[in-house]
Amino acid sequence: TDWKTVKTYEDIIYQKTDGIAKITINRPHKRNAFRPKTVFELYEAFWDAKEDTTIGVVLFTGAGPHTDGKYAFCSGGDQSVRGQAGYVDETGIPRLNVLDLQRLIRSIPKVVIALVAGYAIGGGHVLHLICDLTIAADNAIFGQTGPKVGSFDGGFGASYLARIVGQKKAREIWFLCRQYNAQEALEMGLVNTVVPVEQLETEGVQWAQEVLEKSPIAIRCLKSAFNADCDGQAGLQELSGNATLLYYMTEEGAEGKQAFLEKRPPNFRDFPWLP
Ligand code: 2NE
Repeated sequence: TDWKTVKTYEDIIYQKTDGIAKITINRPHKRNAFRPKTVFELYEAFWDAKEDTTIGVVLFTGAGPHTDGKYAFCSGGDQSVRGQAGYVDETGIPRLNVLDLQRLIRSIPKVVIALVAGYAIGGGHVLHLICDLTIAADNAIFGQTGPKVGSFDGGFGASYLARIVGQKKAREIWFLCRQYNAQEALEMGLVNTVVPVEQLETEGVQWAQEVLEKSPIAIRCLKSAFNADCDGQAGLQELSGNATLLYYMTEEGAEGKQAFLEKRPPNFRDFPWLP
């Protein structure tokens, strides 16, 4: 694939090719753990992909293998910069800004596919979880560590996990902090497919191309409908935003605006009250 770098970052790599954006966490010496800066960069790249009308699919992955031969998607929050109230950067302000990133990934009206080779652990596991689809390499390892390292994600990390794998399994994952291999992840519905690690990106691009053949508005409405089932009023806001978008695209919607601009009463008489 002919990837073109969009912008140079310190902690991530951001590339695009036809219709596809690829965002790679690039801290393999830390098993791609994120610090606040990593998350800010990821947020900016995902935002760019959201805004780019030529992009329909985002591949989200981790750089690797590291010099020791090991792979990682992401090992969660960088524990070496964890301060008293969150993860701390040069500003000294403690943050959990990965929660903002989680919401962006879920709400961007494009398909986000996690490509997981090696570890998807802790907050890194939650990041793959919230992606629309996950393709795992055969060497992928999944798990939560919170209760072991003094942390937890009771948001999407718990409730959305339970929607995916069921309550019993989700509680097992969090309460025992075990690691699960790719096959086990496939069996519990945590990933969509498993491929040899050397095939991971090719498979991701193939899935992306299949999505790109589909109707953007259909995919967009489906994603927000899936979200609305879990996300309460925020989910309804997203779903309803799509209804508004479609309404603006009708003559009926345009008549209201036009009448206002022309300082005349709107004429909706010609539009049917459909059954
Ligand atoms: C990922 C795992 C299981 C890999 O084990 P292994 O044995 O393959 O590698 P190793 O030697 O542990 O790690 C390699 C290097 O990466 C660093 C290590 O410290 C080590 O550095 P050096 O000794 O070579 O200098 N590293 C790995 N993960 C890191 C991390 N998260 N932060 C800082 N440095 C890290 C194993 O490394 C592991 O268990 N990692 C920790 C996983 C973890 O507990 N993550 C945090 C969970 S909490 C969280 O993410 C979170 C949340 O709960 C709520 C909100 C936001 C975030």
